Amino acid sequence: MNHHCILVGAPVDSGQSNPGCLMGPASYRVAGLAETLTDLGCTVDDRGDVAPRAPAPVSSRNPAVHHLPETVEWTKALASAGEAAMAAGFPIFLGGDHSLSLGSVAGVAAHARQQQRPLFVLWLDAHSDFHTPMTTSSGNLHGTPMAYIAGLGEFEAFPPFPDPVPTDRICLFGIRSVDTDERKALHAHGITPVDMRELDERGFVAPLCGFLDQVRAANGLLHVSLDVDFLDPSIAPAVGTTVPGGATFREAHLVMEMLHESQLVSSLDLVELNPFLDERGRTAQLMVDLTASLMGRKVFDRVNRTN
Ligand code: EXY
Ligand code: MN
Ligand code: MN
Ligand code: MN
Repeated sequence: MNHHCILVGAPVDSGQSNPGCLMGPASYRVAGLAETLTDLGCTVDDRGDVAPRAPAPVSSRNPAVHHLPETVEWTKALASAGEAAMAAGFPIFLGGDHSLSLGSVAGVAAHARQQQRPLFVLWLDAHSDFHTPMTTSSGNLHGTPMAYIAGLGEFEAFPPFPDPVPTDRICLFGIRSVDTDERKALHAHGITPVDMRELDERGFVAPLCGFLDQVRAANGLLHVSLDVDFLDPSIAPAVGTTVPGGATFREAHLVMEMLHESQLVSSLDLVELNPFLDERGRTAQLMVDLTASLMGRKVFDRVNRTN
């Protein structure tokens, strides 16, 4: 794992309808993300917030879709910032709603193609985010990035995804809210999410290890997209799309600790934090602490454990 962290602020608020995600990057900075990473021995380059171009007047054939021009410009700007950050170190994209991943993962995929490394994506989320602009009924484009990344469906004014990620390199993890059209598309493309039911039965370790083994065997790059609503709302209230029955504090840290031990992760999105909905910064702090676990913070050095 590269310990030169590149912080890319992505104050994207156009992909959903609860204003506030644009304050996410500032909230992570206030919660001490850079200082936490530095304390862990990482070097940190905070590149500030990405600024998209003025939106061109494009509209969707689906009248429900809103803020298409803005989201298209964010996608282009973040793809460019993301590819540059991948060349320099370990990008951490500070969201911003989940539509930012249309761009962040596009940039990461362009870099992976250039490096001739297969890209894998771990999507930690309550939702499958597998709509297209044609199928979404909410019109919220934060519900679409996974289909875009897989190169499936029509994405209208968005640039073609650089190098679509084959569905067998995608792991949707923690899922517990899927719309009817998403379910149909997931079935049609042979994707079986690791949903909360499976995690209840099997625990978190075996399904995650299985996916990490695949990444390792292929010498792949691994992008992790962490949506706040992956977490149970009782520990992470600052998100507009809470769904009961999410990962607990320890389950979430275990995932991050295992990802650290794998040494396979090459980029990270922190998405959907809405600081306006937070309680004394506790969700922002938890997201920072989970990032610290991913970057190697631990209570004990397990190598020295004797029993
Ligand atoms: N499937 C619902 C929709 O399309 O509106 C909810 C999507 C929520 C997406 C959040 C970011 O994960
Ligand atoms: Mn999401
Ligand atoms: Mn590159
Ligand atoms: Mn979600």
